[in-house]
Amino acid sequence: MKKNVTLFFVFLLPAFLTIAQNNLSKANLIPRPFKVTAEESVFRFTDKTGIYLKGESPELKQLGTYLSKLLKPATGFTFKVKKANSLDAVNAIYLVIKDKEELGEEGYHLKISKEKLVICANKPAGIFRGIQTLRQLLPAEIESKKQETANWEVPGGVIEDKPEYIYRGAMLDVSRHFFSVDDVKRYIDLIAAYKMNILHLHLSDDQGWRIEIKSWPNLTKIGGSTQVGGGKGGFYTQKQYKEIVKYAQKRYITVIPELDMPGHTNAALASYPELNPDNKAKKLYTGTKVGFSTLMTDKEITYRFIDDVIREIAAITPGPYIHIGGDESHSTDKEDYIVFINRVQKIVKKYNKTMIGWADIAAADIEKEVIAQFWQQIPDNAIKAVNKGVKIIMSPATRIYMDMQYDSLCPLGLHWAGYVEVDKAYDWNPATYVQGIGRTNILGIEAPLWTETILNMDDIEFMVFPRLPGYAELGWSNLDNQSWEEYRERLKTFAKRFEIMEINYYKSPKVW
Ligand code: TNX
Repeated sequence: MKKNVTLFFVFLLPAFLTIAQNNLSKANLIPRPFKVTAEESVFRFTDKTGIYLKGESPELKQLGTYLSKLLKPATGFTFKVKKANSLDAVNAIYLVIKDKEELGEEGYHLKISKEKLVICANKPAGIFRGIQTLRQLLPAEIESKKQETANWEVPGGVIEDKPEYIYRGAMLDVSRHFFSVDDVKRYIDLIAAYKMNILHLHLSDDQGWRIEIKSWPNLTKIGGSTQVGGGKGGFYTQKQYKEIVKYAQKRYITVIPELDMPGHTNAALASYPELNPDNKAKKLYTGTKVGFSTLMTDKEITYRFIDDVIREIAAITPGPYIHIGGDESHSTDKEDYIVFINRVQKIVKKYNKTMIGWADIAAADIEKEVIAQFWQQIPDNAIKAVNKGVKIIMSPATRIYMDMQYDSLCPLGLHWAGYVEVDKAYDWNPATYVQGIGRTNILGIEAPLWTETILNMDDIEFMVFPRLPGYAELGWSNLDNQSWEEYRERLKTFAKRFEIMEINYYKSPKVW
């Protein structure tokens, strides 16, 4: 008897546990996929595993190389990338693009058997999203930059997956504090791992102008020369911006540039005297209070300035959107604000872009194609926008502002919209959060990170993780059976991944 018990604990229990872990339907995935069907087989990666590309898209090669580079460091395996005409190879990872309309832009199927692993999609973006799922199916060590010993296996079965919302974003404020191109690239990689598809860059504010405008060079020369606290600031040349856009594109992320106006413009007003009513340049500003600056809404020079800025930005932005801010224009008369936004929307349209603005823009006569971003505690502006037939990006500060402190002891961040612990960050549904804003009114969701108190990449990571994976799930997954308790169990297992990826995450007592 005793012997049997020993036998159970030493041999059988570990075997059961391995089987349980190797069950696809128990895999810890964030965002949770649409449908998972487990099968008994297991696919094992070896040094002979090849990556096979099937389909017409020229982007397949790039995706194959991306996957190979992702898997190589930790496994030490070579993962040769080859073209394929059939699905006959074994010990093979297939990336297949074929007409499957129901998978849309970003959906994918992942089929895992003993012989092969097939990621199939309608479009290249779907393959990229599927690769992120594969990453999470592998042991956490896959994220290591050096060779590791681990069981390089994934459980068998089928995942059918597609996003709920077409817009799933994160914002980074590079104005209050400036962040390097490399920091932005890391931010892109971190959000891409959770299938986000939008990077909104807040490129101008009172404290700094961060993007080169060739026809108005002082914007960066003067307006980019400092930041909150008086540091040296910085800016992206158009070349660097294009590099960021390209890096994001390869991860199927669209960059949305924001130039905030008519308020939040002190950096511009400090760069050019002629933008001011008294023809005198404002002093540079390194504080954090807002609402004191405004462009002159009744002067033609203002619109010439905006036309030049939008023209240059539109030319280097392949994505369909330009964000014009429009928030907290407390120093602009309401009448003037309306006239201003009405004119700016025409300028954005002239350069063939769709205008996004913070929901404050609903005060103006905005057209249906415009998009309003909901952020305030009171949803009146966003509801006004909905009543004008405008679609909404859900960014309620009380739930999704990543600059909100987790709790009163949090060393970074603000708390004007309350404390946002990880459970509060996850436990809401964008489609039911505001009465009067329903699923059909919503384009998607976005998590902003304002950086008044955020100085470097470590700070960014601390505020973003572990909240961001939850936001990614709110945007991607079907929330019919949403449960914080269930989500928390999955999130718990990500600590090891965060550590291996050297993410400076907040070890929330709500989770760990
Ligand atoms: C409000 S949200 C702002 C930003 C601040 C942020 C700080 C919005 C449209 N405006 O200017 O950085 O609060 O949380």
